[in-house]
Amino acid sequence: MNEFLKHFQKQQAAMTRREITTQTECPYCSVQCTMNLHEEKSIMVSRYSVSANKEDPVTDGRLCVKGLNAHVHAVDEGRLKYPMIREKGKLMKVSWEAALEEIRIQLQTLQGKYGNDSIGVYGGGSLTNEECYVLGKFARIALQTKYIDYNGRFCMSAAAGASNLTFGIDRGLSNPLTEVPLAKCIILAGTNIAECQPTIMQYFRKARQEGCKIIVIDPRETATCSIADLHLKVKPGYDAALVNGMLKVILDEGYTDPDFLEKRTNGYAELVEHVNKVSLSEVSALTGVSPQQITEAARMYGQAETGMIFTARGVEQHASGVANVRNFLNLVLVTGKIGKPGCGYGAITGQANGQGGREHGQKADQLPGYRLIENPEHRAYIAKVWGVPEEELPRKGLSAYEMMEAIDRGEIKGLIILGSNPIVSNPNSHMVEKALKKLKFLLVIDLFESETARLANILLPGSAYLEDEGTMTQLEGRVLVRRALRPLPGKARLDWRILCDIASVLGKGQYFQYQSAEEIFNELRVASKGGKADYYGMTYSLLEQQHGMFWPCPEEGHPGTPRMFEHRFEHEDGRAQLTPIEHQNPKEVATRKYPYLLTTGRVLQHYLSGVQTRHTSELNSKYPEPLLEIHPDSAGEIGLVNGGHAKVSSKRGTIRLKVKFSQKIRPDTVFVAFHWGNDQCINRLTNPALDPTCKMPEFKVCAVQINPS
Ligand SMILES: Nc1nc2c(c(=O)[nH]1)N[C@H]1C(S)=C(S)[C@@H](COP(=O)(O)OP(=O)(O)OC[C@H]3O[C@@H](n4cnc5c(=O)[nH]c(N)nc54)[C@H](O)[C@@H]3O)O[C@H]1N2
Ligand SMILES: Nc1nc2c(c(=O)[nH]1)N[C@H]1C(S)=C(S)[C@@H](COP(=O)(O)OP(=O)(O)OC[C@H]3O[C@@H](n4cnc5c(=O)[nH]c(N)nc54)[C@H](O)[C@@H]3O)O[C@H]1N2
Ligand code: SF4
Ligand SMILES: [Mo]
Repeated sequence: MNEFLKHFQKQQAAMTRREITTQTECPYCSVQCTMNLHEEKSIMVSRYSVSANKEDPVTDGRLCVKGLNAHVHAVDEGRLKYPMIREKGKLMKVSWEAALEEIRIQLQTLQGKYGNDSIGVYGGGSLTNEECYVLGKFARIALQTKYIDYNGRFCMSAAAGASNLTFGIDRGLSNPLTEVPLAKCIILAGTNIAECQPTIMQYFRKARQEGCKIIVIDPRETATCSIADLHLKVKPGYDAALVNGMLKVILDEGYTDPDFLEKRTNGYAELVEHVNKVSLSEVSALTGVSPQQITEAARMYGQAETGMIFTARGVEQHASGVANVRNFLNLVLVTGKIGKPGCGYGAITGQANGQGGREHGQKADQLPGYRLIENPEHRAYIAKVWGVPEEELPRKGLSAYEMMEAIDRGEIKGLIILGSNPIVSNPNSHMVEKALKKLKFLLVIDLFESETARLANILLPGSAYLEDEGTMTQLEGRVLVRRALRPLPGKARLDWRILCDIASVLGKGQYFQYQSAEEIFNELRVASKGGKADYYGMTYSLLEQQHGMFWPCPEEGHPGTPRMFEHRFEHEDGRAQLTPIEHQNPKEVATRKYPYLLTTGRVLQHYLSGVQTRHTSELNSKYPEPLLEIHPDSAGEIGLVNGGHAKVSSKRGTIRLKVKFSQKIRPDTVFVAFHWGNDQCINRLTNPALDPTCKMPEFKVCAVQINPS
């Protein structure tokens, strides 16, 4: 281009340059930090940048590195922009009409031949409440299938199961984050907040400045340990045993709250009988934590005037996940540390809408508002809201991983996936890939051609957070409304609209006549009314005015419920249920053939199956591949070199990984993050043993063999 033309273009660009700043929420973790997106638009290109919203009352104007780069994948040119159908092995661009017609033919043919339950639906926790609600309704009304579940099964289900059994209700945090600094002792068990919810670290730092003692329970000395007064380097899979030791000290040394136990709980006598049998030295041998440290931790928490316990996936992603969490809840209850300022329990939710995603009906056994699909009254209520006879609602289906097994057995023939990448995120992912390849029909609605989308017969371009209006319920139980900022790229459509379009070609359009997300929300409010997660008293305008509202919020004018359990728990008699927890070994323990314990989790720069963050060079360049974190002593015994490679094998598979020495991990344990697919997918090794109550897989411990490679 000659100089004149260059100059001319520059002038034109300057003349048409516009700057637009709009407010949105980060699409990644459960904190849901609000942010300002700046777009500098000229005729040639748009440039984007992000800044924190100083007015955000939760984050106080903070963003982590993922948030600062969250726009990158959403505006990426590589986004899916057109519907595609696989023809002769290749995905080919087609019109929406052609795609919807093919979907109709496939679904009706399979259901005609094999019955309604031959189709499964698989959702995710990044979707808005409105989309989760429509997805559940779509499965039950448009497809009339019992098979629907979602990725939250791998995320929140153990904590949810435990809270339901102990408290009679499940909301992530029982208290708002602003109460964290009021606690005098905090236990952070299997939660790496510094890397996974970085912008809330400030609350814990503030607590510490106010004299709070912080105990971290983790097999690794994580970044979160920077605020710990005491770190219990537990062996993976032994949290319940550790808590039994702490309960023993608390009962023996008299740190219980007898008044609270008498007035507000059931089951104390049985718990005492069980704890009396616990021996600290046995607990120490099992957990690898010394009796002195167990005693110190129990005294810190037991003697503190106020206290809070937080758990996350480290404690929960086990075949004994529900029992593990219930033991932490025993600790909360025997000391009476709940329902008061600075006293409570929190399961730190993971995904952007991990909380709301588990409330409104995309779970196999659930209807909106935490209603249960097997409860006759609940069925009757929702059938009325949806305008169908109660008998037409399907019954309870299977959990996420069990659906994969049903696909493998040939019982589910077609699957619709919205907002998840199961080949990367399911345990035993070799089997999952094999199963998905057996499907007669796989429809994926995504932003990118993920590892799972690559197997689709039909791939539809869905909506990213910048385009998609709706509500999200963040980790505190606070419902926030997120407005749409940008037009959809190419021919992409809003996720909820795609579901309505499919319902319409299936002849069920009359149940899905929504013109906006707000209209769906107004139906969701009614559907949740009287349920445990009651949103009835919320409206978009109230949510906007107040920077969100905490559920339950049962009627208009109700202020919402920031602190739960002040006067009663949600079991019928208003009491919480204590329960003795016998320690169970993990399903796989170290053996001569598989001598190390593998645990898996996250790193700061990447998000879940990595589809979004691997598309973001600023993040990907800092952590471009999975690393095998191993203690140098163990590495030395195996003959590994720092920065070299190792072959890691479990009974289910083998992958090759780069080695990273770390003094911070237990010598019997190795850690690998799960953000990568194909040959770098650690889930090829993980154990699909499921918790009997909630069906959470044992992501956090399996036995492996390690060899130099
Ligand atoms: N950067 C980043 N942030 C995220 C996400 C992400 O992918 N990346 N994902 C979001 C989602 S969906 C979720 S669910 C959350 C997860 O948040 P976390 O649960 O905090 O994350 P994890 O790394 O899975 O596990 C936490 C810790 O558990 C420890 N651990 C492993 N086994 C055990 C055990 O047996 N007992 C105990 N006590 N600890 C154990 C691990 O060493 C790890 O440090 O993070 C959310 N935030
Ligand atoms: N080994 C091991 N495995 C684990 C875990 C672990 O700790 N260890 N943790 C588990 C946990 S806690 C979780 S939450 C799961 C998560 O596992 P997944 O659900 O598989 O993870 P995501 O990467 O969130 O998948 C989201 C997919 O949907 C797309 N997507 C994102 N947002 C949208 C949207 O708004 N609309 C549409 N249409 N598509 C969207 C993304 O591009 C991506 O392809 O992984 C689980 N798996
Ligand atoms: S803390 Fe979570 S919500 Fe906030 S910017 Fe980081 S990833 Fe996004
Ligand atoms: Mo999660």
